[in-house]
Amino acid sequence: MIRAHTESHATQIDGTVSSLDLRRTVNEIVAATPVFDMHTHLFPPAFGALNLWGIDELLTYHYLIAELFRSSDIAPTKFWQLTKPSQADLIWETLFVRNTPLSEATRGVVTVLAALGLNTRAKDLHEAREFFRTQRAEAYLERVLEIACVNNIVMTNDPFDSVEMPTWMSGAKSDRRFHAALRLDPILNEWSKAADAMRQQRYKVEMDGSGDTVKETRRFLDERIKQMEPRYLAVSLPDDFQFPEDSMRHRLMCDVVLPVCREHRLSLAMMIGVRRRVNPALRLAGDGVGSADVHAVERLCEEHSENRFLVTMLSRENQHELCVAARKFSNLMVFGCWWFLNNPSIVSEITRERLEMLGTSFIPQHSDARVLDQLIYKWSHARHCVADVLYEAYNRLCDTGRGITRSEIERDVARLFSGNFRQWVNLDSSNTAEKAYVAVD
Ligand code: RAT
Ligand code: ZN
Repeated sequence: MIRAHTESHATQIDGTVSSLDLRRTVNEIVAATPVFDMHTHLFPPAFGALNLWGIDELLTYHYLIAELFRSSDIAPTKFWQLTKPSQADLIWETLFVRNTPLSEATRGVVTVLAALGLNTRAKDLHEAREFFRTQRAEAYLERVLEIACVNNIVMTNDPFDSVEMPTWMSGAKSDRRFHAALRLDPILNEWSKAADAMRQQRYKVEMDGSGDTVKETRRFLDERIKQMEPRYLAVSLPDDFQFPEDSMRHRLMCDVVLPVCREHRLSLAMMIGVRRRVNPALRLAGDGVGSADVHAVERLCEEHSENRFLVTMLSRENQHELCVAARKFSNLMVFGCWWFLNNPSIVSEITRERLEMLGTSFIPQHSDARVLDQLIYKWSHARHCVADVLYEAYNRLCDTGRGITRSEIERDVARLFSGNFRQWVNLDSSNTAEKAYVAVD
């Protein structure tokens, strides 16, 4: 029974969306709700050379480099000797001209070109290069954010990076939409390298963790936190990650990282399941995946109930167990379909599973974009999957006997695309998670 028409929308007498209008309403809301992209490798223009955009960067994305070697005879050593434009030419010719761009990463480039009004079937990169040559970094950033409907971005900030750190040290005011995430990989995964770098900066740390190591590493992190004001601390972890374990990582985790997180009221984001350098010749494109032990996450959440954890896992096999763990531990927030999982078939499956097991209490996706323009495709593709899954879920709910209103759909999508993350990192002061959170130390 239809009562009112607002523009083209039909509402039932009880305020719920009619079944005929449900699909369109969900699509509209999912398309128009701004995203807080909680994990990327992007930087604002103030970071100079780290701000990547344009056709050559898009085509030399490591996801595409890995695909090139499956369809071309070029040896990795030869490929790395080429200039970036020549690498991009080769990838375009191989994956887009001589083959059909059906993979997710290739289709992503097509989505970007189409959104910018460029020829998706071009024989070479002439037109695209000409287009990007005329763009200015600041204006182009605005354009991409508008097309992608993204209003906040979390970077990945390496406190040991020699290109990045001078910008932080200079105190240059950055774009407020770009938030920092302090990355701990060197400290937790390559301690001897991190210790070396810290000693060069006059922190009194020892390779074996003795003496002032704990105090000094905390001081190092305190200072970087003061400088970057990160939204969270983050680390990627291997598939054999264990907790507890007899290792330097475990000691640093318990004596340095977790106390620092508590003291600064920051979550620890853990991205678990990467096998680095499975094929070193491929460099960044040479990492792999392994199924990890979700029990380690459960033990961390239980033993450190006063800490909060953002967790994503790289293996498809780990997803169901991770949802179960999140049902047991309210200090665990599941996020994203990471890297090799960021394909429509898997995003749909995982999002469906999470919605069924966790309601809307999870963060469905992050882009992991390394090149600004990728925001356009990563979010357009993710929105399609999320809209499909939500539509099915609302439809089932209607069939079961409860209709859904437009404002309820808006509330759900806002929670998934930004609200859950904002609450988790204390960006919304009225949040219940923050009230429930008691800092110790
Ligand atoms: O998805 C990626 O681009 C990977 O190379 C990694 O950067 C991963 O997302 C990470 O943050 O370690
Ligand atoms: Zn990443």
